[in-house]
Amino acid sequence: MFENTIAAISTSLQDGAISIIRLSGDQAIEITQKIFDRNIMNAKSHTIHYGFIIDQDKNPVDEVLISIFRAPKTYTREDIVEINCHGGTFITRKILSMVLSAGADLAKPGEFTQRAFYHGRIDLSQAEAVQDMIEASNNTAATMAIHGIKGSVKKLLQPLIDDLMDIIAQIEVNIDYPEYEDVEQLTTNDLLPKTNDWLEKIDHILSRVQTGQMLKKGIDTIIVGKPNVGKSSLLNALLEEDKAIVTDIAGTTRDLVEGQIHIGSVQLNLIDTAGIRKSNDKIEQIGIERTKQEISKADVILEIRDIRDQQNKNKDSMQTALKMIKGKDVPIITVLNKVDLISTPLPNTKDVSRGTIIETSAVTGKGMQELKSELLKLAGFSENQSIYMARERHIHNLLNVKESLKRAASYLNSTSPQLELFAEELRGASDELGEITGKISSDDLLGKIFSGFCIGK
Ligand SMILES: Nc1nc2c(ncn2[C@@H]2O[C@H](COP(=O)(O)OP(=O)(O)OP(=O)(O)O)[C@@H](O)[C@H]2O)c(=O)[nH]1
Ligand SMILES: [Mg+2]
Repeated sequence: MFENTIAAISTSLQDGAISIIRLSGDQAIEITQKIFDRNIMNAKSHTIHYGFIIDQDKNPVDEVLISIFRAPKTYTREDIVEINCHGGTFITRKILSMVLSAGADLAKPGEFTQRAFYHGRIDLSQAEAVQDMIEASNNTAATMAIHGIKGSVKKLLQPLIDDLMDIIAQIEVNIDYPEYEDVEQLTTNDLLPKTNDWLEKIDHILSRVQTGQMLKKGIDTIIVGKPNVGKSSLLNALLEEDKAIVTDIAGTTRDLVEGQIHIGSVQLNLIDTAGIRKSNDKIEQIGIERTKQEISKADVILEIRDIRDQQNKNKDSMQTALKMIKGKDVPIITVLNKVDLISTPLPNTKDVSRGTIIETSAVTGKGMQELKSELLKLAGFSENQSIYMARERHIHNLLNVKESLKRAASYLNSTSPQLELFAEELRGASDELGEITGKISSDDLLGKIFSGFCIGK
């Protein structure tokens, strides 16, 4: 399908022990032969060859190992050669330029994976999972990526696509050949429960996918509250590091202070903020403004209070902070901090907030474990639930599927059901699902997806 042979440095361009220059295409072995001192023209597939890269005057350039993979059992389904050379950036670039002079074209970002896709070795969701693996910054992201590479998205969607296709075909036969008696005549009574069932499935997939997306980037957890309640102290306690400045002066934190922790396989991106209060201090005002912006982006809010204010029923003191998070559609954990400073426990804390309440001490560490497990729970994560690789693109497609199915259902609900329009909506839904795996993708979309890759992949 592709006439040229492509080449690129597949390892990262930093000094290291080894670099790999990869070639893919019909000419891969022939081109390599021009700069290698041993004969590899008849080399068997999946073999490794020791020798020297040599320049035009036959002078040695580097001592290398060359791996030969012959089509079709390769990443791209084309012939692939990998040159393992010494890892200096100079020598790696030099060998690449020799390969290019010998007839290869420099690969565009993602072009190897793009060829794998075009040759049917992987579907689009698998190609994206390859990129997800490269970018994975935590265990959960890597686990989702490997599921994706193995084709979990396709496995999840294919039965639904098949089901939709069956029904579309059956309706078409019903409409075009009403005289066919051995094909069952579908009625609203058959189709409405089916459509609702599909809608439920899509909702289920969407929620898994959205959780997956959040876990991939880490859960953005913002720490807010009025000054001096111990926000920065809690950040430091969670990070187990003195990252943010802590003093007994109200208004210590002005800027956002960020840090990451991993609980199990989940990454939390913690953001400590300026204490919220009415202030005339210009710097503090800017800090509070930043807090506001961060609140709008957070996945979880930790609202910190001084437990003594709670005890004294000092509600006014937290009004400003509460106003800012009011009506936010994300989970909120209320943290009553400085529990070490009170001698009698609070009788009933249930009425203080709409969400979960946890008592902590950033000084003694009390309640920190409980806080961590609560954070995981609120993020909708449970270790034994399978989660799926997620992308904005997939979510967009799934939301469109949902809209199509809803419209489809409305054609059944009318007094005279319109089966032709119903089938048309199903077709739309199945096309959208097909876009996720790349069955029916425009070249524009493909170009955009693969250009996001790094060169050499
Ligand atoms: N006894 C006790 N003191 C605490 C606790 N948490 C924080 N403190 C103290 O409370 C004071 C304020 O703590 P910070 O962590 O700076 O409070 P903050 O909410 O970040 O304050 P701002 O940055 O000003 O908004 C410091 O003197 C801390 O040592 C706690 O759990 N117990
Ligand atoms: Mg602070």
